[in-house]
Amino acid sequence: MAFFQEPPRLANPFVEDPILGDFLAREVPASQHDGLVQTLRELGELSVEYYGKSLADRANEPVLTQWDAWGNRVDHIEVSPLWRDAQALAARHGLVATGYDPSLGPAARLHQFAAVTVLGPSLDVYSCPLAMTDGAARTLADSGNRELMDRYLPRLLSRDPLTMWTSGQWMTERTGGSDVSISETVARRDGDGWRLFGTKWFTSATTSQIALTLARPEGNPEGSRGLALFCVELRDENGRLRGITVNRLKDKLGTRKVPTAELTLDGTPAVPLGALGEGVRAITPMLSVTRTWNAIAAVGLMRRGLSLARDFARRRRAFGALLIDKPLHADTLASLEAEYAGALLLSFRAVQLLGLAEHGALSPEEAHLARALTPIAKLTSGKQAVAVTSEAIECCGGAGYVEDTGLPRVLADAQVLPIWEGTTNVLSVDTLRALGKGGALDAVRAEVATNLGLARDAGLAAPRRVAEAALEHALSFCAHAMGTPVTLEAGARRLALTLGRTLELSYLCRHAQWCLDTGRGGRAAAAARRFAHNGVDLIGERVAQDLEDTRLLA
Ligand code: UCC
Repeated sequence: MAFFQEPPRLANPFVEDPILGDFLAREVPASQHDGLVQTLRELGELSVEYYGKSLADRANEPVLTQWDAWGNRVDHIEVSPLWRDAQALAARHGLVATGYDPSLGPAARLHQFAAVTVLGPSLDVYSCPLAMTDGAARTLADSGNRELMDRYLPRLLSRDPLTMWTSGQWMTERTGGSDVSISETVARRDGDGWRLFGTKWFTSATTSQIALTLARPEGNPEGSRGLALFCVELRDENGRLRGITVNRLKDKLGTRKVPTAELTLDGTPAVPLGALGEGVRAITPMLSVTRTWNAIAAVGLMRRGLSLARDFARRRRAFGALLIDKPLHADTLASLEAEYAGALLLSFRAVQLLGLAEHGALSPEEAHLARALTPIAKLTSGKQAVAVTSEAIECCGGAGYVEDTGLPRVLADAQVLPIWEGTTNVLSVDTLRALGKGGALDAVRAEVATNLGLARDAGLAAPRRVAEAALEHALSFCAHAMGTPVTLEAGARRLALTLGRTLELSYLCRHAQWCLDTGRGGRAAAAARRFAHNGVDLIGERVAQDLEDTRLLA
């Protein structure tokens, strides 16, 4: 009989992996716990079903039709069949609405993001419009603009597929997506209203009904202080785009089901949100929410890659044994599992703080921590997602590199995570901005100390020492580099990643102790020990001297 390799099969992602369930058992109020577990089990089954559908739907990509048969400009974008399903599923399962459910209190965000972690990876990055919708809802609610809130919040937060709308977030112009201060879109008064003129170079999920975008009101100064935030309703009552043309869809490495478009705005009606020179500040609630989604998307994709690689290792026989029984292959998988576990605990702590913040339940120290943790979780998990999914497809050998196995999509989709919503370097600088406000560095130090203080087990002593040493090094780097901006900026990524990995290790130690105390076994402790060996302190010994080497190399 000729040999044919069985493809990897996906197990229920909530049932298969204990760490999410254990974390929720630790942090979700007991009265909510059983119901949440039941929901996540069901979503896990749905996730398996939709993974199969996404493989079958692989070749369907969004199509832009600019003209109809009679010569009318229509700019219609047809999304994939799975995306049409995803829209309805997202509404029905409240993938946005749950985060705002008052009956769940501050834990609402934990419920919401647990559901996103389990179901999101099977929805072909439909999490992109959902993240922006969530960010827009938060920004509208924070704006206090009653008229816009009354018009849009019931739609953005609806659980009815026929009622729910999604929102885009248009920040990137040809001048760039990082330095938005040089945005060229102009806002002109038109009677009592405003119209926008300009181009938007990357607009994700252009099929959304509304978008939040930046523009410079005519006469405002240059720079980011001259920008204002506007809300755009894309179509009129007949479904026609309002002063918007779709120039083309982007041909991207990954996220290929997401219709990302270049737009021209030519008199697009828009309503300002907040003060006319405070656009960047007004959009920061959106950035915090979408960056949290990004971290959770990273966790979900890592799990997906690992689940497939693990299943493959239990089916694939080579050199006389299953791969899972090969010491080197098992060692590789174990290191990846530790990375995933650390990323999950850091990202869910950011989620938890978001929920507490939205309910006014943060202490001043936690508020500082939350500001720093959002960029740190986003940048750290984004890098881990690329590394882990890359290894995961390598674990599947040549099959991992062949498109019609579906496996390469995991890596291709993960590759966007360190880019959109702020690159690793932009978020490292944002981390410095957060730490520079005062209080945040102390809050990070206290968080790590609290976590490590709870980890009493002798088996956690070694990872605890690694975390303590990395934290000390990060603090001494900050103290020494504070007065030299070039050194500080050059070392910002190493610092941010070191803080991210130190926090992850400390959460692993704390969680491991809780698992030991509650009879859940030593798996989390093993993750802590393995994570400590994967490298935590990335600062290096000589950042100042490295500047000279940088000049020679770069
Ligand atoms: O990629 C994009 C869309 C992709 C689709 C979304 C998918 C989501 C999917 C997730 C899951 C699948 S949109 C483009 C991405 N671009 C960005 O994210 C922007 C990157 N650039 C930055 O983050 C920059 O740091 C800026 C634009 C935020 C800052 O630029 P400026 O012009 O230098 O502004 P300032 O002066 O530094 O900041 C203005 C104010 C300050 O407050 P005050 O005036 O009180 O001092 C800052 O402290 O805003 C405050 N601020 C913040 N506050 C700045 N950043 C933040 C922040 N992150 N949180 C709170």
